Amino acid sequence: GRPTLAVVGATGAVGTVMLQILSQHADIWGEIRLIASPRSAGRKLTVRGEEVEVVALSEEAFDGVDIAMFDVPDEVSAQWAPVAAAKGAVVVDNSAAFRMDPDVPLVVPEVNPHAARVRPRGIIANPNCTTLSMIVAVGALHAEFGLRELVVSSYQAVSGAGRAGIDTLRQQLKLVAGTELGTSPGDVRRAVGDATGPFPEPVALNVVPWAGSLRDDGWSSEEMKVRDESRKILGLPELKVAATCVRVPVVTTHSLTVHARFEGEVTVDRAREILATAPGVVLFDDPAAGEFPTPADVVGTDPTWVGRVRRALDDPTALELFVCGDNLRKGAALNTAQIAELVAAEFMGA
Ligand code: 11C
Repeated sequence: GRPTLAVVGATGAVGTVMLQILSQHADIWGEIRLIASPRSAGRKLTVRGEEVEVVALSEEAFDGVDIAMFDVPDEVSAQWAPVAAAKGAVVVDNSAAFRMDPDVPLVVPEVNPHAARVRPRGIIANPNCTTLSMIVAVGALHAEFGLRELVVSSYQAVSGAGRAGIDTLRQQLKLVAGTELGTSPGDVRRAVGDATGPFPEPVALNVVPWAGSLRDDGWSSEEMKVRDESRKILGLPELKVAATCVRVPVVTTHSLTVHARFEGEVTVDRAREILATAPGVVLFDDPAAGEFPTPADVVGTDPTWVGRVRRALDDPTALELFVCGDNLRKGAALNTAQIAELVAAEFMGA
């Protein structure tokens, strides 16, 4: 029979996009069971054109489930993913709880699909949205040129911080709209007051060089994830990575500038050919015609969009790129769905 799928965290920002994706992709599933916190149990959500009642997270909720997707906070995944796995489900987890576990593969289907088959804990991890927003393009270039070093800066959308992030930006935009704020030090901060939500500073009319929590030596958890996860996905444990993660007043779609250094000399022509033909990547790069990706145009789309492809002026082994990816789609729900579809193909003997 067709596999039974559970979506844990169905009511969150990523869960909402997941239900859209499950309604748009080829319908390979038997039952789709929607699971959320007890607070959301009983709500009805639409998936595949049908209303489905949300059930509360419990051990019994995983009865008969073949594949369980988790889009919940780290501590919820840490507790419940092993419960689902013990009941026989293959878990695809989008939290940070298991990504660096050596017994848990970290999978991007365009880059390392084979890794999904080796999962001793019954858990497959989905990367962080910032890593995912660039790694398909970077992986395609690595496959040909051999990556040696990444220096990236992110421009991260507020929905990376979930519904609370979106609500916070919208509320702040109301407070500053039509004013002359942003012209003297601290005026935006005073207007926003305590309404900074999940961010340490106002994000409306601002950029905030911080995402996640403080790690050693001044690095943020988000910056460490970009480094650790890129190394694991690409199979390059020694890769040099320097990331600076920044929050910007964009609702959805993360952008990154990428400086990628390779084994030997590269050409822009060959890089453009690779990017133009790589699955999951769109090359959109004609600055003379005003063409480069921006979050406002990329949001709601599946691919990784790449523009501003240049060779470093002072290093013929390095490329400069500007990359955009929808952090809720490829950055989260889409990649999770793609992994689940890989696993489902095993169930169906493909
Ligand atoms: C953000 N990337 O934009 C983060 C959120 O490890 O999955 C996702 C955190 C994670 O805030």
